[in-house]
Amino acid sequence: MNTAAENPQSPFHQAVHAIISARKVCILTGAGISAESGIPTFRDKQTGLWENYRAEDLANINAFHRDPQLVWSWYQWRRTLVQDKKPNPAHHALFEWVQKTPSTQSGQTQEVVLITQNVDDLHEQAGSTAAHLHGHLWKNRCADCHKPYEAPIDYQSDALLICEHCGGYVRPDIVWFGEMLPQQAWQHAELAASECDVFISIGTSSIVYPAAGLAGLAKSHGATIIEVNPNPTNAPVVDIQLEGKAGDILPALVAALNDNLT
Ligand code: BJW
Ligand code: ZN
Repeated sequence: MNTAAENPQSPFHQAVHAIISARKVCILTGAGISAESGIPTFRDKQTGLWENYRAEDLANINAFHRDPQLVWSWYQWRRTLVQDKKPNPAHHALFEWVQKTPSTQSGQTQEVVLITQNVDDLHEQAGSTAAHLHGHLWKNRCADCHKPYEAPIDYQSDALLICEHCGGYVRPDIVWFGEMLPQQAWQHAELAASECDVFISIGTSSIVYPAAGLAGLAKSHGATIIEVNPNPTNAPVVDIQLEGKAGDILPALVAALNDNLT
């Protein structure tokens, strides 16, 4: 981990310097930030009953039309995996940063916008407000008339649920491949990326669009791009690479920001 904050050449020091000078910061998180909470990343190999399936082959509307029972059972299984998971030091550090109304080195208020691709609610459990680009694991809606399905659900049961309005099957309120992102969340993300001085990409493989294009959008408007990942993506858009786990780097980063501004 590059936490050698005392070395002015280190990526960590460069990141701290960029952030304390930034009026607007845009943070995009992906599955890697929840990995240390025990939630498998999207592109990890699946386990148990599901080891012969690729997540990519289940998270799309064609798979649901072909075999709604299979896709629903997969989500119910994932819900049982995720339901007892708690935020880790990375989620807590982001909340600590945002909630104290940060300021820049020159004393201006710093605006920090948090955007996530994750369908879990660990940012919210940690106290943060995040724009969810890919929906919510805990919400459901009708696959046909799109109305929300709000009755409580037994995650242990694989039985398909039926929409009371139109008789269609109930599906998770998640953005699958080939589907549009929620308009409000996406507009918020595009605006934050295009206005920020620093864009921080945390725990994402940056292969799923349009979210993966936000760093490029920020860069095209002059932002500095920081990546936090134990397996750097080597994307040309990245200016400062913080190689390591989010749960190690973010608490150190937030502590260094506090030290530099107090
Ligand atoms: C750690 C760590 C630790 C580990 N600390 N880090 C070109 C332009 C635009 C669109 C496309 C395009 N080409 C293709 C498309 C279409 C498609 C797409 O992007 N496909 C790509 C695969 C190429 N995009 C779409 O379909 C999107 N919609 C769309 O484009 O609408 C317009 C349209 C409509 C109609 C036709 C065509 C276009 C929708 C995308 C929705 C994505 N949904 C998913 C599924 C959610 C369901 C679910 O969870 O069940 O969202 S896909 C999946 O990937 C999930 C994630 O949010 C998303 C991103 O994954 P993420 O978060 O990056 O996770 P991983 O696992 O990939 O990476 C984890 C990272 O963490 C790794 O780098 C690790 O190293 C790191 N890590 N431990 C920090 N401790
Ligand atoms: Zn319906």
